[in-house]
Amino acid sequence: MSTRPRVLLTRRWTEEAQQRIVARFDVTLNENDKPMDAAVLAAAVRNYDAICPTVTDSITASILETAGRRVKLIGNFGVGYNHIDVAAAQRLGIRVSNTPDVLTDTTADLAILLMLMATRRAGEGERELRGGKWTGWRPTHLMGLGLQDRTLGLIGYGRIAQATARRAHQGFGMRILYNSRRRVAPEIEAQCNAAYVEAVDQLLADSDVVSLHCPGGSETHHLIDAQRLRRMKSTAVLVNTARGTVVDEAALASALAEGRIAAAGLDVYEKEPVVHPDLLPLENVVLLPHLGSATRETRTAMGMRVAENLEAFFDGKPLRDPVV
Ligand code: 8YV
Repeated sequence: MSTRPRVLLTRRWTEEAQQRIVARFDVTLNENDKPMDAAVLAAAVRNYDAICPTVTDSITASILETAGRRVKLIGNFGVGYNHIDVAAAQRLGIRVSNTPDVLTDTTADLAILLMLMATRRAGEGERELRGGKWTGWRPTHLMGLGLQDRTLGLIGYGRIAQATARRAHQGFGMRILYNSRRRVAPEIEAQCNAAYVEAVDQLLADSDVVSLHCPGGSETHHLIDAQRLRRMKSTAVLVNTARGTVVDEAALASALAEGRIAAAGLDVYEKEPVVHPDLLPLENVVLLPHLGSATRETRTAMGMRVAENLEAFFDGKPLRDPVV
């Protein structure tokens, strides 16, 4: 019998990242890459020393409370951990780690991609062309919104928001506003000449593009609801690379359909992989399938970062990225 700690990877990772885990631990891989259901995850709590989930695994209190528990560490593959009941883990003495830093630039790039696609009507144009409906160039064809000198309002001002702000400010000359639970240090504000706005409603009213970067979970559930959407300019664009639950999707679909805001760019959804059916027929929304961190190098770096946490934990050292 192997004395190496038993580790479960709930989804398929890049080959390089899997190899690093396999080199050190007694690992079960998920070769067919199907999401695991609650019963399988509960059994895993009994049978593994560490479970490495992703956003597609709901690690609830009742799963963590499974009788005969063996699991000691949840090594999350991803920076966001709203799919894990962290309070339950803490209560049960189960450690949780995540993978910050390594996906910051990649996710900020995607926020900018959505911002550009939504403001320049890229999805709409592509659908028109592929549908054989492009009748040729004309001065008033698919005119969008330019970013130069516009105002970007960021909700949440952590690593990814700051990286997005740098791109928007230094690359496109956008003015930066932000709202977050805590005001950041003056030197961080100075990087992009970012102005702190205490009230979300004020930030929404003053922004040409609003980009969401706060964590998911109950505190931010439907932070952008019908009322808040009404605070936005009718020419404004909403970008969400954070978590789908931050936006009331039905309310957003109505606002877009009625032209109360100009457009939206979404990478995350309330009930992934289901997308609200009212969004699907709309021309003024860009819909990407949760690609925020999806580059080969970043996905490998995320796996390596999980490995660092696992190695530290089973060597009796402090976790590299402790959540609890
Ligand atoms: C990940 C993300 O791909 O890290 C996160 O929080 O949203 C994505 O970039 C996914 O969540 C991994 O579990």
